[in-house]
Amino acid sequence: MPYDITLIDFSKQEQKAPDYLKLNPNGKIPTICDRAEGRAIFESGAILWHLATKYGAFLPTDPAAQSEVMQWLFFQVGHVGPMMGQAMYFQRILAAHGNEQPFSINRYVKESRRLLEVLDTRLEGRDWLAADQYTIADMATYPWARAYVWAVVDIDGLRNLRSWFDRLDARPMVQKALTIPKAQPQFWDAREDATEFLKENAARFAGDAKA
Ligand SMILES: N[C@@H](CCC(=O)N[C@@H](CS)C(=O)NCC(=O)O)C(=O)O
Repeated sequence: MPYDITLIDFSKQEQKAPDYLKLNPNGKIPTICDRAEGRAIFESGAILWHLATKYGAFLPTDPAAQSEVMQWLFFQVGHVGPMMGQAMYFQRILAAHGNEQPFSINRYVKESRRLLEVLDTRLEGRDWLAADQYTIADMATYPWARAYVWAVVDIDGLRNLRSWFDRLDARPMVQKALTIPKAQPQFWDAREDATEFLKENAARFAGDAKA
């Protein structure tokens, strides 16, 4: 479907601007505006569910299969995203501002690793997280889990997870999505020099880190 993108600049706190809060009361990205329906939708899981049901794709209609997809989708929005987000925040942002919190780093890195182990166990003998097919649960979980490099969480020994990354990496539309709004390979690729990226990213959250 055709769409256009509006970049929300965190360094200017655009995500907390009054006009944006009308679309997303929580002041975070992402948000979509479905112009045909004249409404905004926030929370990535709800956005994926909206698109999947609207266009009849990547979400089975059989109730048991759909429930399985929703369980793994909720597992992502309730666990993987928040924990890996905190692992990133404490290591890549707060520590980069000279405020290192070893207790928090340890807590979030350990919990992130545990969650990646849960995914690895789930993927034993399976290609996809739910319903034996590629669904919105895989789409939602991949960007966070795949950014283990940036979250400084290791995936040593998690071979099912690694194979699932490979399967997703091989999908042309996944590769395309990774360039939108721009390619940021430092999130995924340990060989990339992250020095500049680290500075830019930390600067984006400078106000937050000071507070
Ligand atoms: N549960 C939300 C999480 C959204 C979220 O945490 N977004 C972050 C970026 S990944 C954000 O907008 N941070 C800006 C801020 O906290 O001000 C979702 O899945 O949509």
